[in-house]
Order: sequence, then C-alpha cells, then structure tokens
Amino acid sequence: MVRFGVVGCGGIGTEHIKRIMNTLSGGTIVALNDINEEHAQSLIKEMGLNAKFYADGHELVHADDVDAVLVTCWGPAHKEYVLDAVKLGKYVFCEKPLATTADDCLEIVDAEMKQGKHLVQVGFMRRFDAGYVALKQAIDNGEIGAPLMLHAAHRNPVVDDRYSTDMAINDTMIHEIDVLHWLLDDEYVSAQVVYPRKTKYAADHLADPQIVMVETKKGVRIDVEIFVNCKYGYDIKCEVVGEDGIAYLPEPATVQVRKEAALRRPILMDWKERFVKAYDTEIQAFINNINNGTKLTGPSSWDGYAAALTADVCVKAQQKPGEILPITLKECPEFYK
Ligand code: NAD
Ligand code: ISE
Repeated sequence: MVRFGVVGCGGIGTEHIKRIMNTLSGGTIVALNDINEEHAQSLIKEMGLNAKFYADGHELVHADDVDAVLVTCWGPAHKEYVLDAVKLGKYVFCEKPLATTADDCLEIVDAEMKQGKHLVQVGFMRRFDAGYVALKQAIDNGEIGAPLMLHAAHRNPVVDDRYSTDMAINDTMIHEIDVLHWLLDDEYVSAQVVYPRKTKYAADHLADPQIVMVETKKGVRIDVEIFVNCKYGYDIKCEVVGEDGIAYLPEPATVQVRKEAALRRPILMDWKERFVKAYDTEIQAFINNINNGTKLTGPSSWDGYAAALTADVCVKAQQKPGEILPITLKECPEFYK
C-alpha cells in the first residue's frame, strides 16, 4: 500500500485525493498540507480521512509514514517539495509544471540521477488518455506513413482575470508541448508565435487566441491553436497528416441524438471530465509501479525539463511575434532513455 502525503489540496489536489481513496487501488492518503489549513482540515473531516494535517509541507515530506508525495500546490512551490522528497529517496507525483524554470527542472534531474533510481512522475496525463494512446499506435504502426504535419487545438470555454498571455503557454499549451513530441517520437527545434484577431471575450491584458508553430528535428511542422475564451466548450483536437493518410484524436464518447431535424452531440465543458480516465490511469500506474518495485513508466523529470525549456522559448516567441526562435535541449542522459 502506497501511503501518500499531499502538498496542496486545491482543485486538482482534491480530485487526486478522491480518486486515490475512492476509485484506485493500492494507495491511501495519510498526510495533508496546504497553506490554507481550514480547507485541508475540512477535507479531512468531509472525506473522513485517517490523515494528519501538517502546517509545514517539508515536515510532511519527512514523515516516516509517507512513502510518496503528491505535489499539487501552485507551480512556483513545486520545486522545493519535489527536491526535498527526491533527496530523501521518496517517490513524487508532481502536477505540471515540474518547476517553473528549465534550470530548476535540471536541479531535480540531477538529484534524481544521484539517487540512481526513477522517483519522479510528472502529471502530463494525456500520455495515459486512451485516445492519444490509440493515435500513437496508429502512427507507430505506420498506418499513415511518415508524419509530415500536425494540427492541434486546445480550447477552454473561459478563463478568469488572473490568466495572463504567458499562461497560454505555461499553463495550457504545456500539455501539447509534452504530448506531441511523445506522439511523434521527435524533438522540437524551433518555435514561432502569431496572433490572430483577438476575441472580444478576452480581458484587455490577454492575447487570445494565439497560434504557436513549432518544428521538429525530423522536419514535422506543428501548429497549435490556443483559445481560452472559446465559449462553446472544452475542446482538444489533434490531426496528424502523414505521407499515406491522416490520423485524428478520437472525440470523447458522448451520446448522439437525432431529433427535430437535427443531429446533436454534447461537448464537454471542462478538463476534469475530458481527462478523468487519464488522471485515474496515470496515478494507478504510479501506484502499481511503486507497489511492484518496477521502474516508473510515466513522464519523467527529464520530460518536465524538456517541457519547461520549450515553454520558455515559446514565451520568448510570444514577445517577438512572427520570429522563429531556436529550441536547444541538452543531450538526454542515458538514465532517461
Ligand atoms: P488551486 O489554486 O485550486 O490549488 C492549489 C492549492 O495549493 C491551494 O489550495 C493553495 O492554498 C495551495 N498552496 C499554494 N501554495 C502552497 C504552498 N507553498 N504549500 C502548500 N500549499 C500551497 O490550483 P489547481 O488548479 O489545483 O492547480 C494546482 C497545480 O495542478 C498547478 O501546478 C496546476 O498547473 C496543476 N493542474 C494540472 C492540471 C492537469 O490537467 N494536469 C489541471 C489543473 C491544474
Ligand atoms: C489547466 O491548468 C490544465 O492543466 C488543463 O488541462 C488545461 O486545459 C487548462 O488550460 C489549464 O488552465
């Protein structure tokens, strides 16, 4: 049984606590920490958790009965807790981003390599989504021949006023940054950003929508539309154009209704529903690997670094619209291959 300590019990932290306690097997929650003590205490009470509240997150990480740490607090605080756990040789499941800068991610990578064991899984859940897995299989089986182009869209119905232009990359497109190079088994070499006409629904300080174009080492051209005030739903699209055909990310299975001269199909409204199974599968895989003593199979701290570095370049490209900027990753250590 993996005994989890959780740092950060907000939106996704609460979701993960619920899935570990109610849906998944082989894990339990023994400790909680949040800067908002009242909220964490109320969660313990509401869910009837047999868990201790720690006012200090580091104390939680060090607790003897905590085998693995679930880091689900705000991004800027991820690094300190991940590093702390890794240095103790403890497992960590960290929500994206692993850390907010590429250098901080590398510090985690170094600490993990020093332990000589894979301890970190990053919450890039799309690699566990059945649709993306099927799409990858189609590409890997050679069904569409060599991929040449990829068109993707990441649309959120609405964002709040705290959402800034760089978050379109760091918070939203970061999922495409991770999943698309995994899908194509390729690496990014350059990025460029252009801005279409702005929607009237975006706050004054926010550029929305945006189009990010990246090129890969093998020459695949990728365009990603990020549109976070699209109004109509939460919609994730991916189309891979190959030499012999085109493969699409499957639509989520929602019921079609033919009625009153119309064919209707609901569209989901948020990421929690859209990827609920992927979140379950990624954390179940993490738990199973720990319980079986097998190597972690999910996105690694190196993947966290690759995503952070690529995101940094994309954010710079946002500031120089139209300019193509190089993406230069460090050589991937054998440990992560
Ligand atoms: P949230 O604001 O709902 O929750 C964050 C919680 O962390 C809050 O309860 C806050 O009080 C607590 N917190 C902040 N700083 C802390 C610190 N230093 N120590 C302890 N607790 C602290 O945010 P959220 O939407 O749950 O996002 C949390 C993380 O999960 C973010 O990194 C976000 O990018 C990521 N996330 C991932 C996905 C995904 O699809 N994989 C979806 C949503 C959020
Ligand atoms: C959020 O943090 C997520 O990770 C969601 O998956 C993404 O769709 C959304 O844009 C982000 O704000």
